[in-house]
Amino acid sequence: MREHGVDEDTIIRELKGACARNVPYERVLSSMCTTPHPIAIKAHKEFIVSNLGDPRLFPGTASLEHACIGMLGELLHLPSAVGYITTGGTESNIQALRTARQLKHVDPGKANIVLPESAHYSFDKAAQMLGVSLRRTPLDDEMKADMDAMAGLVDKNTIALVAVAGTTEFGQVDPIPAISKLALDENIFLHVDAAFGGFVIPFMKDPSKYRFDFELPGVMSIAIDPHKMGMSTIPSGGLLYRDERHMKSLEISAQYLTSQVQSSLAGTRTGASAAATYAVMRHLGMDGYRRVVSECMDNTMFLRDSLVDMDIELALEPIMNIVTAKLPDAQSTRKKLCDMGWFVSTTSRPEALRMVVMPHVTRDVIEAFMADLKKIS
Ligand code: 0PR
Repeated sequence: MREHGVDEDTIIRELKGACARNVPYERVLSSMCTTPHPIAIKAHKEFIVSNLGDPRLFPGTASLEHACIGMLGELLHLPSAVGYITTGGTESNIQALRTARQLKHVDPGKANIVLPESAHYSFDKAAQMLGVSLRRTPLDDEMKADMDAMAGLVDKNTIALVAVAGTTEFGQVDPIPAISKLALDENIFLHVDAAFGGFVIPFMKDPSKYRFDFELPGVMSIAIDPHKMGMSTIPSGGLLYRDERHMKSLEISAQYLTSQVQSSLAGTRTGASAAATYAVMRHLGMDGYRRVVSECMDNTMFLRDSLVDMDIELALEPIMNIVTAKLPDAQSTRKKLCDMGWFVSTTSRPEALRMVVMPHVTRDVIEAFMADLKKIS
């Protein structure tokens, strides 16, 4: 740091310069985040100083967080669900596994978690932190967890099962009704990672095709991210529990706080996310999100059809707003697209070019993208 501070105009110029170097979302087909809804940005700014780590100092903000959990609980078929607004899917997944670890006492070093091969890498972080091992279940030919293999990996030291509703790479949904039954039969805690799919599936034309939430009796906790398809600001995640006692197992005594106990992972944590999430969920409502998802799905099918017209094979028919295209050398196509200012990602097994059709990926964006893709193929 400099000895003497710099004047405001200079700093604003520096900030604008840094901002201008960021990639505009209109060129990004690799991200699960998007430009937040304007009302979320407004609310975020309004609550920028509040700290939910000490909720009794910010009861107004705490009431917004409570209202968010109420709305998310309704969305996930359990209005009485409890939980809190996290920083995103990673924190929610870590906390859910920490809960499972608190609830079942297994000899140190022996605890394991059974989850699909496709589960997000945040579970690897959780496993390292908690000192538990991960048993990854192979996938079937549609990239869903193979049920028989999953059941075969469970033993007396299994503290949790994980299922994914909207996998990161392919947007696939695991057979969660069957996994819920396995969890009940074996009396194992089941966490569902719906960080992405949680704000997609309930708004699809036929949501009953992909049952994943608390209506399934074995599901004990769910991660659902407002900062992905919920159109809220970063960092906004949601962690919900069926049973208040489960969340209470995370409580740490914090006498010097006004609230006495804390169950969140972070101590000091922003209230801006709760305000932003409250604002956008209240403003859009169910029919607003249905419009968002319907537009994303129309654009997804437009991108899918444009690729098929070029004789490109898909790795999987789109389930949600993720398109995966099998190309002979997806990595080099990704690099060439990057040189043209387009950001896409690739999947590993099978190797494919991956495009996430977020709300900023409009029909115009797709047409411009396809024109450039044609030039390099
Ligand atoms: N669970 C699932 C199913 C996810 O897809 C992700 C993130 C997480 C959990 C973790 O969420 P947080 O990153 O909010 O903690 N999936 C994306 C990914 O890893 C996140 C992302 C978003 C990556 C925007 C890049 C990007 O530009 O690919």
